[in-house]
Amino acid sequence: MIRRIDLRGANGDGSAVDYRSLVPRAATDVESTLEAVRPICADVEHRGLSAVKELTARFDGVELDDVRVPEAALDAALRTLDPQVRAALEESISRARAVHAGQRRTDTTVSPVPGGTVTERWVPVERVGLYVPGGRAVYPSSVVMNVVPAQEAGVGSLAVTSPPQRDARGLPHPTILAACALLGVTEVYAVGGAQAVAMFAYGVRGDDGTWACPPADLVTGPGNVYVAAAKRLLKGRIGIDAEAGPTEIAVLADSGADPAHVAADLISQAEHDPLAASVLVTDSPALADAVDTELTRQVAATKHVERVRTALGGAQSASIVVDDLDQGLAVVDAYAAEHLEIQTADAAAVAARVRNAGAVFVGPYAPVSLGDYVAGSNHVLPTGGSARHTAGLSVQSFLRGVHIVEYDEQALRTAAPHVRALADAEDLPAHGDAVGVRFGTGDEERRG
Ligand code: HSO
Ligand code: ZN
Repeated sequence: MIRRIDLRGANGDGSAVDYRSLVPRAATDVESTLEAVRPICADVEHRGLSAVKELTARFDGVELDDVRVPEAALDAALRTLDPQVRAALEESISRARAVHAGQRRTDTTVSPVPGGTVTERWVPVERVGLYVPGGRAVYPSSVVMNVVPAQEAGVGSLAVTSPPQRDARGLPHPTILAACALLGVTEVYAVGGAQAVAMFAYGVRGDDGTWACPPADLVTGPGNVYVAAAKRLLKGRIGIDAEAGPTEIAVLADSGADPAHVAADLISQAEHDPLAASVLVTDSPALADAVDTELTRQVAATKHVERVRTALGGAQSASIVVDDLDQGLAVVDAYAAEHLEIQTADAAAVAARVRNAGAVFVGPYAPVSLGDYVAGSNHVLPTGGSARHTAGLSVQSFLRGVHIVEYDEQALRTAAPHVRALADAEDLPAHGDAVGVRFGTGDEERRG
């Protein structure tokens, strides 16, 4: 079911095993989609609303009267939402709010010299567009995970867009609309694909010249390859979050882990996508065998059996046997999983040694699916090994630290010779003059 890699002895004999390339991620080809989305984005830029409507008819098979979802439709979606799903979403929102509110930064002021201060002021992005997919993956939980940090950061203007569904009379999926209503988001659009990213990047105007959707400063949220390509193309024009790749889970487990739990967690993320990656790292060959047996048993009974089988059977998934937990930690650090579970003795101490992971789930009662929905943590996390340098979505993703520099005359005077020296060293004398002119030591004086 899942391929086995035996690393035992790999450290001892001095052979250099490159842990980073042990389990390669499945390739998704955004690059070759760039040419296909280029004309779509250009069309939206130049023809605005009419282009968005025509592209929606072409790609989604829906004729939109209006790209904006009426507020009455949001209310109606909330009224018809299953009460249990509503209660779960409310719990998810309130836990995420508590956690993300705790991430808010306070401004700091430091005085590196008497009379001089530098303040770092945290300023929210003004307007954010959130993309919510509407195909195979209709995830109201992702609406929560994108909207809550933006709101807690203090983003003033927040719009959500999601593709229209043919069977929902041209509206986005009703659960998506209900989640927006629960979160207090009222600006929602029924637009998907590359044209949605272009809509946020350029804004779109109707025939009368008024904005049908004003441009946003930042677009976040996962999407298909067209959405990813449009983000890559329009990056700079609009800010983007990290490109989301297929979901991945790594589990670091020892002989005390419950194989049924480990297998269930590996399957849970494989359920997302045939390209999803599930990786077990263990110092116990007996556990690896027991997890194999459990996988066979549980996969046979799981709903999305084909998808799961493909994901677990792919080269992106593996069960890796190591000598000990030190080697195990080196392997999971090199892999830099989106989600990492620690199912070992003294799990908290082992987790404290992890350096590279989007999120770490500690011990037997913190499965990844808890984090996907109601742990309070964010589930928009770095994939493809980018956890080596990038964090998941948080309040921080929606803030910019602006430096406010204040120096008085005396403080500038003490800096002047240093500015002059560095400016001259870089052959930029006008830089030095801009300070010198304030003290009568500008270019005339200097050059005599
Ligand atoms: N595990 C996914 C998030 C998700 N799971 C949404 C269920 N719904 C990527 O972190
Ligand atoms: Zn998930």
